[in-house]
Amino acid sequence: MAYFYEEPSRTFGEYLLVPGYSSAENVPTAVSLKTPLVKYRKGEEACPLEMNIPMISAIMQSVSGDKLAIALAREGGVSFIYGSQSIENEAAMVRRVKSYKAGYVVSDSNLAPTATLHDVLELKAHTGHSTIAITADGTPHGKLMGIVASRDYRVNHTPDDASVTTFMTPIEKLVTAPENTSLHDCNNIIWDNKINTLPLVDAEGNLKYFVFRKDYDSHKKNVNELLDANKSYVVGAGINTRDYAQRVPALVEAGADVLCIDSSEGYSEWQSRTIAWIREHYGDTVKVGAGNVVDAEGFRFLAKAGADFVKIGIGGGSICITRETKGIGRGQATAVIEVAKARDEYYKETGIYVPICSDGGIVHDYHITLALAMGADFVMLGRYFARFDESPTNKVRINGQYMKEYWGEGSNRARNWQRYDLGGSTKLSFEEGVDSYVPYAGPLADGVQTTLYKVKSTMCNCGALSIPELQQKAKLTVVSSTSIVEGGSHDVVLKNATPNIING
Ligand code: RVP
Repeated sequence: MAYFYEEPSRTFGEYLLVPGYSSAENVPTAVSLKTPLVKYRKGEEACPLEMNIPMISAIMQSVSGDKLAIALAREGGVSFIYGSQSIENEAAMVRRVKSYKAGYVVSDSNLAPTATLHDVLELKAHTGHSTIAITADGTPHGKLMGIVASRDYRVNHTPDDASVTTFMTPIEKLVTAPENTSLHDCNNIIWDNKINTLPLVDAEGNLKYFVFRKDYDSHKKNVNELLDANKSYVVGAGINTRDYAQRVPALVEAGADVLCIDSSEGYSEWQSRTIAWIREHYGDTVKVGAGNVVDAEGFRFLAKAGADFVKIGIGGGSICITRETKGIGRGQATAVIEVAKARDEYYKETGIYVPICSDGGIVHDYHITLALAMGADFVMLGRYFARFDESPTNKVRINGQYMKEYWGEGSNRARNWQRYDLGGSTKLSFEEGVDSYVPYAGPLADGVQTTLYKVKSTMCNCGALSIPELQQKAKLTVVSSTSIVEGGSHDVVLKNATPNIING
């Protein structure tokens, strides 16, 4: 006979935290959000890879490109570059993140000397950047011929077909520096010469990087940024259970710090085979997360298979319709609670701590605090990050409001059949995700900092200064449907009636 769970499975929205005693030391600025990303053994000095904030970005085309990866690492978290693209393109994205030295920017706006003002304006509208490198072949690392900035032309006076060579600042008039100039020295050159942009060139005059006046200041502000031993940003990458023998080596070679098997259902032989292949070829040097699972059995299976972390969640994602189409899944809160218990038991038995990640279904910022209190070491977010400037999708204006596009990996648009692979056909037979818009929310740094300030203040209310302390001290209660109504503003006529439903 089938097994029936006694309790219904619940979502985050059905729980609240009950405050504990907070002392005068419980202030948000004193809270540490450091958390392990990969497994470690009891007694080991430190986890081999920790994050400064408990957030990773979803392995999705509409979320985790190289720009978002840089912005998130700067805040202390990790992006997993989407795997539903060619191996070459995914590795190139990883390489771009790794070659990005905080403060040194590979130019993303480049034109050849044959370009015109029309091309400049088009490129500027596309990238949003006003500094354009003019290189001999129009590539980011071509021989530098000059720079075009907004002050070099007047839109209504300079003819549209004017050649960039007639109004750019030519190389002989530019202040440049050698490619290995330290950031500190670059900043001095910028100040001494009263310039905004300093191009760094190699011995042959090829453009390597730009250093911008504004970036130097922001670099100094990013106290949480997550860097590897070479001072490059930490980045993850998604893999699948089909082409790992080709994809993994390419991603490792490109410099990925951690991998994750991207699948809607992780309790499968395909995942254990993938991990076994990685262990056979790389031992423990390549870190790989697995998932997704929603119960203790699934967790134990992946932990024993050698996963470095385990992701939890089936059907809870904002763009996910797996529960509707296939009738499988589990309320996210219940799944996290059960898996966290299994993780703790596994740790007691084996001395190996396998971090767990709550993936999908975070709607309000406080859901992150709930997930952590329930035992998650960190959360994975798709919708949340898709809203920011740095996500790879278009910003569009709809009914007077700016939106960003956001689509599921199981949608017809993404066509990521490997994520739903059960070993059969190599196409997406039916959709498990939708294509949608989410309200545009500005720069990632502002959004993440506001969210985490809320998380830290709730932790203070619970008397906790770290995630493990929160997990130990948290008191959680299930709320009735009537008390959910009581939790919002009620029985008043709101002056500003815009509902706050999808922005945290
Ligand atoms: P959310 O943050 O609620 O938008 O959920 C993001 C998660 O949803 C992803 O990390 C992934 O686990 C899941 N996902 C991605 N695509 C799809 C789909 O098309 N069904 N689901």
